[in-house]
Amino acid sequence: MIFNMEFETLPREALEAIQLRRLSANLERVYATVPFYRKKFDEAGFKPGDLKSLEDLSKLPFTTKQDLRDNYPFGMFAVPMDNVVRIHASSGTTGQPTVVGYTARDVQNWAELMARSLAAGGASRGDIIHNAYGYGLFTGGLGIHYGAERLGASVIPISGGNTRRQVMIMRDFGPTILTCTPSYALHLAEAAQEMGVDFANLKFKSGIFGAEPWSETMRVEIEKKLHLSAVDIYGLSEVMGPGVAIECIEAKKGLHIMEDHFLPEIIDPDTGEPKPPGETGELVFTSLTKEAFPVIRYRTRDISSLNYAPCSCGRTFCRMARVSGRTDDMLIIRGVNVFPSQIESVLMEMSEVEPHYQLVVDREGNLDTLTVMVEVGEGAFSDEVKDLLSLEAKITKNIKETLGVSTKVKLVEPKTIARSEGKAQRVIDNRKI
Ligand code: DLL
Repeated sequence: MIFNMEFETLPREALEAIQLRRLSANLERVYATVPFYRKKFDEAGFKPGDLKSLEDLSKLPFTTKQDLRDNYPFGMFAVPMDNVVRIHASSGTTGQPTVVGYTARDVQNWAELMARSLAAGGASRGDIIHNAYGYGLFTGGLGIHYGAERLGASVIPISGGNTRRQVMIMRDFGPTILTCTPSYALHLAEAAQEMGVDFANLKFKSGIFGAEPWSETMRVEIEKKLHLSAVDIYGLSEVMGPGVAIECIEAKKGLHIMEDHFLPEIIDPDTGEPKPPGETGELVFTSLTKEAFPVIRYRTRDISSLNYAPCSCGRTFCRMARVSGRTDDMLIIRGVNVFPSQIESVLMEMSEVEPHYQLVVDREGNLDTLTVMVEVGEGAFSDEVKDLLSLEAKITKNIKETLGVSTKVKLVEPKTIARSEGKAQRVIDNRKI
């Protein structure tokens, strides 16, 4: 179902006119209110009034995560604290969180975009949404929550964790839509099985999964184990939270970006040069309507591409390809670039292993080595040692053939790899210790 027929099906020309108008107003606003942007624009010799077309955006400087850190905690806010009604923060891996703020209108807009997203993922009034994204500083829980209420669905604000209790509530309350990270979805499936609860007997129609990279083969695995239709949702705190882009359940071929609120670009991460539609590079977003925390050409470090072809669902917003990884997640193993999601794809295609894995990077001498730890199914460890060794060899060979990289593969017993309640930690990098 399309939640906002007027905006989600705008012809491109009308959409671009709205984008240009909103962008101009946004540039005026940030120039007047955020010293960081004023300085950056001045250095680039750019005045907000210079913007004549959407292409002129490329004359503006980028904003990076480091810029946000330098202005920690509230230095990038474009309104006085009197007008900020909500604060969220992303934990990040390096300690200092990135802090973002919302005005009352920002919260309203976010709820609208999340209502659109949930509708695109198969939800409508009358659905019961089991929301297992974490509530708190993380944007997942409250983002989905406000969208669900805006849609008119019932929301169970279960948050992450206490997995067995979640399964009990799923069985008793009969939720129809599941929202959580894809790794937690698999954890829930496993816990249900242990408790003798069969997902086939639950009422789920669809699941809206995101906040971490997951592969197409992982989707197949989740759909099979949870008996639901799985769609991908993307977002980041710096731009808003969940609901920046969503796959439509009709096509599941790329994520529609909410283009009336966010302007996407793809750039070459090394040179910063814009790349044409279809080419892969780093995603960059400019917010068009955000009041408290607008961003101009924010470098997400997420890798994707843009597709402007019409979609069978009727939405006219362009689609971004599933995020394959982050520029800073890329491992360089003996000169070969590897993303964890590529390894995941190879593993998930093999029926002998479970969808639980972790990658361990070490340095031996001057060489980086990658060990792939993956769980095998119950009972496999009672098999002959030679069978396990040949399975390890088979996985090593499949990875080598697909990615061109040599890895060590270590099969581990079921349930030895830590389960996540939010974002899974896929990589342990011992080089950084
Ligand atoms: O993860 C917002 C979110 C909540 C999205 C719930 C979807 C569902 P952050 O904690 O700021 O915000 O992390 C943002 O997570 O830059 C990506 O690297 C990654 N990410 C988010 N969604 C996806 C996805 C939330 N669908 C960072 N696929 C982003 C791959 C994703 N990576």
